[in-house]
Amino acid sequence: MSIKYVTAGESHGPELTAIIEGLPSNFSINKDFIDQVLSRRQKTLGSGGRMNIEKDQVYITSGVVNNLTTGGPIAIKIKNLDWKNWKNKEIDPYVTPRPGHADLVGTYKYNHNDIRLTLERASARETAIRCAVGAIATQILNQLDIRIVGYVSAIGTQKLHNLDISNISGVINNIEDSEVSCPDKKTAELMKEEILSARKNKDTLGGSITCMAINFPPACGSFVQYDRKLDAQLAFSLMSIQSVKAVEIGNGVLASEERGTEVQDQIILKNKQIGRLTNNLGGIEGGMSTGEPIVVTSYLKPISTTLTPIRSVDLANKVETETVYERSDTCAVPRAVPIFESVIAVDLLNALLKKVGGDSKEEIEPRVKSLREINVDEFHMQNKKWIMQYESE
Ligand code: EPS
Repeated sequence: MSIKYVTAGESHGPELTAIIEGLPSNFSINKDFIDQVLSRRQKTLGSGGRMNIEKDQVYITSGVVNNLTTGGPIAIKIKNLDWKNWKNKEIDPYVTPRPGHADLVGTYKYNHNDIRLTLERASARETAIRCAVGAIATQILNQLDIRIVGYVSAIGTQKLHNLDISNISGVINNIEDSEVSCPDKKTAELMKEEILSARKNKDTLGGSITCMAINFPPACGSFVQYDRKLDAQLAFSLMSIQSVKAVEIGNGVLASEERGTEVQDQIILKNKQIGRLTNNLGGIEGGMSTGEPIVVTSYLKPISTTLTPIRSVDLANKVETETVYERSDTCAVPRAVPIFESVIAVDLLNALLKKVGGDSKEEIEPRVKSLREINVDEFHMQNKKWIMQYESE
């Protein structure tokens, strides 16, 4: 069984919808928790005018009864409050694609007669409903003692290099207090200045978001087939988030520049428990979780809608021109953190359920507990010479 979900909805249409299936029963789902995640996605520095219109909240119409998952498909929706401003409105033609957005190729691919038909669905508004889906998966993970924490690790050229996670609740408080979702106050200040300067210069900014999954059990994912590798799955899902142009597991980029002896996370024994000296590989080896924190960084390009016009083509008059400004954010990175946490939550829950199986919380909970700690006594080594043979020979 795997978790599957599909989303629907246009950015300025009546509502966003999702159907999620494959979730186990008897986990408690709290609407307020989902709404808090949705509100985190709306706030923070760098948001544009649209976020003053929307007050995202989820409506659950199937699959959660009396606050508990039934095991059946979950149907959810979020209303677009901006819809009232678009309903029956005479809309100006949109004929000049913004470089970097889906505008040009989407309009060509679907033979739309106005670019708006492409941008409405390509818009990052869709991430609101993905957050709601992920907030359901997150609540299930939390009930299995797994915590996902995301933060902004770069805005433009301002980077947070090392984060000490020994006091994780302190880190979480600092992220929540930060206007740019960055736990380090000094770096956060520099990031803020970078956003304000981009806004002043009528430009946009990208950056990176790092997510960690703490207390995620080992042996989820697999090495036996390419499409069962956990890192491959995470990269696929994260890359599907609007604006993402690169995904890195652990210190993947730095690892490519260093020597093997510096990079590998050396294995140690503490009593009978197996541990690691470092976590450079971000908690995944051979496509499987190791039990160390899973660490993934996603890199976002700057938003395509720029106040300063850039070169494009008027597809109606078939001449070169410049882009026309539409209301937009300056930097979506700070408010995008819950999107990344949410997308990861679905993948991790999926990988975990594939490993342990089970349909209800009562079946799943003890299996997750017993999986959590790799103990040397769990290995059954025959420790003698053997022959590798195949029947066909
Ligand atoms: C977006 C453009 C802006 C963003 C939007 C993504 O919307 P609008 O055109 O209505 O001003 O605010 O993001 C959201 C609406 C959201 O909920 O995140 C785009 O073109 O991708």
